[in-house]
Amino acid sequence: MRRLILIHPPLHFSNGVPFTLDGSVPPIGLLSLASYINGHSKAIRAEVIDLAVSPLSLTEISQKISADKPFAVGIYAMTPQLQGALELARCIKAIHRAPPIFLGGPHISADLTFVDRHPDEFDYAIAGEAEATFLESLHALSDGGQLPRVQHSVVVKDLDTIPPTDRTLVPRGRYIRYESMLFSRGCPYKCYYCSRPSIDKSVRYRSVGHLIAELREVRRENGGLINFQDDTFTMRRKKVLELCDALIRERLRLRWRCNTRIDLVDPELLRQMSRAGCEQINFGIEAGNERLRREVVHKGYFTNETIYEVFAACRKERITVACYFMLGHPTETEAEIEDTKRMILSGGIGIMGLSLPLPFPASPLYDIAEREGQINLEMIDAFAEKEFGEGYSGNYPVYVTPTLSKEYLFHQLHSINRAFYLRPSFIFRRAAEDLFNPGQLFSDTKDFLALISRGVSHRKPYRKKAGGGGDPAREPVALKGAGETTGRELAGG
Ligand code: B12
Ligand code: SF4
Repeated sequence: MRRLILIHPPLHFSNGVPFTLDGSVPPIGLLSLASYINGHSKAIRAEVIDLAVSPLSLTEISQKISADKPFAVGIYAMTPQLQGALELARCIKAIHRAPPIFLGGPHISADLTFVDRHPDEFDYAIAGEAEATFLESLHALSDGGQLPRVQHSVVVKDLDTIPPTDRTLVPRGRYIRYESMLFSRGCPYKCYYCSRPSIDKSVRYRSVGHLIAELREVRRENGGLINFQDDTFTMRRKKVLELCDALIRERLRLRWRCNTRIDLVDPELLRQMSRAGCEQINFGIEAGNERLRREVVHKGYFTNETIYEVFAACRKERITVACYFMLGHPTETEAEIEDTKRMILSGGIGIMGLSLPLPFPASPLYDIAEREGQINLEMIDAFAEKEFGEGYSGNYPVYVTPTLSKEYLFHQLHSINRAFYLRPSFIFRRAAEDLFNPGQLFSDTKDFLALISRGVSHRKPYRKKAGGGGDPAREPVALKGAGETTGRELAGG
């Protein structure tokens, strides 16, 4: 059996020690690759190291790879993890007879030349959902064959061919209690800030039976708290109703959350979802102004009235509404920022994430920012090399629309965060929830103090960097919903 080691890097290493934010969720992409490889290959055995929860230092990683002698290593990276991925690859490449390194995940899928720009660190890259293509490549490599440096994966059409995620490959107890799960893959939309469709646009769902088998297994482990990570969970209404019927019929009694869009829910669907255990829906709304949503964000063509109707319908079904917004879209005006502020403070939202737009490669926002001279590939590489400072928060370039100043946007971001999270009704509700959870109470108290003093959560460190100020506003505030998860990344839809 040949060994393959798949590694989830931290955001960066600080003096050789991994740095990550708290509240980790398992790396579902790597687990899916490992489950597929282990389920389909008799020649290769894949294992997963998640440095977010198994914080090996670079020295320890080097010792492990030298001792285990894997025939190949695979590294996952989102754009914010590029610093960590590069340091990790350099550490492995310094080992005598180093194994070949594959890079995969959202960054390389959106920035295909990254490996050519870093030939000393990475041997191969596979863009997109890589289960089948990665396994084929590993078999070819194992047989002494040649591989192209960069490949586009062949998308997995039938998701039921991927075995249920083997969660025993990572230390389950070290993650947040809500277990990540996928019902579907793919997103056909074109929100202007999102690079996700570069992975795959075609929407595919697992069969309900395949999903239920995995849900049962997870329920035994964690009591049935599930976070569906699908980009847009309710894309196919019929499939969701079928799932809800099965969950109700089989009395699985789960408590689950999902991401979707305002225009993809309706009162009847929400009722069934609630009956089936849905307790929170994350909506990416992005702007409280209809012109911006229609002309800039491309987040579907729903009116503010529809948004408020959905808030009311969720409230009726006791589903918490988590919403994500950005300030400073291209062409946005001060009056339009006021519209967003009004919506955030309207009273219908339970959890809120607010950020400034970040230009990730392959998103239309990246093209706008590039045209305006705010980003380019050299800057991505400079970020990856820590030339803007160590860490992601405050160092990855943020987009600032020429219609508004950076100072104004930060001021608004802090003041809206404070106005939302320091409302007495919010504080009382959280305090009541935290009464029986001392850890959460401690964390929330730190959050409230940070909000008062800086206007952002304590989880988003304000880091001064040489030659300029770290920007606390480059990350969304992350007050956690019911003590578990939030973040704009969870607000696909
Ligand atoms: C869960 C999630 C998280 C989790 C954990 C992510 C993880 N490492 O698994 C957390 C909460 C940590 C997170 C954080 C963020 N996230 Co996030 N997240 C997601 C989400 C919703 C689901 C991930 C998932 O499970 N996907 C399903 C699996 C099957 O797909 P996959 O992980 O891409 O893996 C496949 C391929 O990429 C490939 N592959 C993956 N690894 C490897 C390795 C090798 C060697 C090979 C060959 C192939 C390969 O094969 C896999 C199987 O098909 C995605 C959206 C999405 N649908 O993917 C966003 C997403 C990945 N997040 C995104 C973003 C922007 C963020 C944040 C930056 C948000 C922010 N502004 O703060 C932060 C990151 C910084 C931080 N503070 O840590 C973007 C990434 C964009 C980019 N260019 O990097 C995405 C795509 C969302 C989006 N719509 O744009 N996120
Ligand atoms: S933000 Fe969500 S709905 Fe929009 S394109 Fe990205 S994944 Fe799709």
